[in-house]
Amino acid sequence: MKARVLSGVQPTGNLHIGNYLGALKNWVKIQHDYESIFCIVDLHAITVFQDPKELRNKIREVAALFIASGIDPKHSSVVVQSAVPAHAELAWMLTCVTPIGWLYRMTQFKAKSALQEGVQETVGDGLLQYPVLMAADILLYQAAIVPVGDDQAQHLELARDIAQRFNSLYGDTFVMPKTSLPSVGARIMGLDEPDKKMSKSATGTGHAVGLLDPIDQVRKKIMRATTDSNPAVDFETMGLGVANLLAIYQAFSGTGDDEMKAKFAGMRYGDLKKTVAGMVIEHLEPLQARYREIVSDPAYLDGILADGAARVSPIANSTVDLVKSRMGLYTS
Ligand code: AQP
Repeated sequence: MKARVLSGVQPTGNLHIGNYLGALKNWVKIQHDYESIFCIVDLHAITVFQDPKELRNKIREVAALFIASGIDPKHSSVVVQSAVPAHAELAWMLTCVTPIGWLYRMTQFKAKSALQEGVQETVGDGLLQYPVLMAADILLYQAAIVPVGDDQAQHLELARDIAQRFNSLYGDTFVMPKTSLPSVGARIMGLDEPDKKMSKSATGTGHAVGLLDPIDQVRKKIMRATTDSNPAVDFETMGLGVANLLAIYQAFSGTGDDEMKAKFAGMRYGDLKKTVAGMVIEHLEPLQARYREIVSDPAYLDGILADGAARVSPIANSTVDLVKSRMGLYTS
């Protein structure tokens, strides 16, 4: 039996090339080597307020983007998290074995709760519990491999800690999941602020290249990317902005380190940006064409999501049954 892979994306904001290079591209590459499950994690999305109509649309958009990026729905299960109630059920059981101090230490909780202060009277508990739900997503399917971008590595570490704690309290129950980070592109930085991770929720217009951005906008954003005071690429002294543009090119093209140096050393920044834009557009154009095809047939997407939920539910339910019986909860 093949080992299981699980990962997910929140249906919030506009998916960008950071999400693609850090997660989706890696999923596509490894999907056939494993039994693969890819989730649209809508229960994670509601840890901060979402407009219900927009959330409904985003769930479909993200599912279509998975397929347009190359996820093969005949092989891989594409699942909306809330369509499988076992995610929330297991999350509660894991909440009960997770020390609260572990959750307060999470970098993402600290950053996101700081953003909410003053907007909400109190920060929602869901934001604190987010990593427990993520642990439940993974442990529910006994996933061995979790391909994510570098920003999720801390949450993965916590998922392992939770699994270990559960196993030591109640006996061996969960497979210990491993993080799989892409060798290049694990942390794509904002084009306007290359010291910050490219993020869906950032507001700057030149910050992120969206997977569905019009092609002329993609070019403009890359041409305006922040670089540094050097005139041309110098691998020894380059700043974060130039390193980020090179990482984007390398992650899209799969070019090796030596070839990157031979191609880009001494290249003027204008030419560097044109070359990077060309490479990004070469990948986004077919992806966008495929996306338009998919969304033009709503029944096709509905079928994929129904199939996905039906395929994974028995696995999820059997883990919940096992956990219930380990914990002494009622099972019929
Ligand atoms: N900048 C990034 N570089 C590489 N990988 C990234 N990922 C996110 N940003 C980058 C990876 O994309 C996957 C899905 O992310 P998510 O939807 O769970 O949410 P996120 O990490 O919160 O995405 P954003 O864009 O950063 O959103 P906000 O604005 O909420 O902070 C994950 O595997 C993630 O590692």
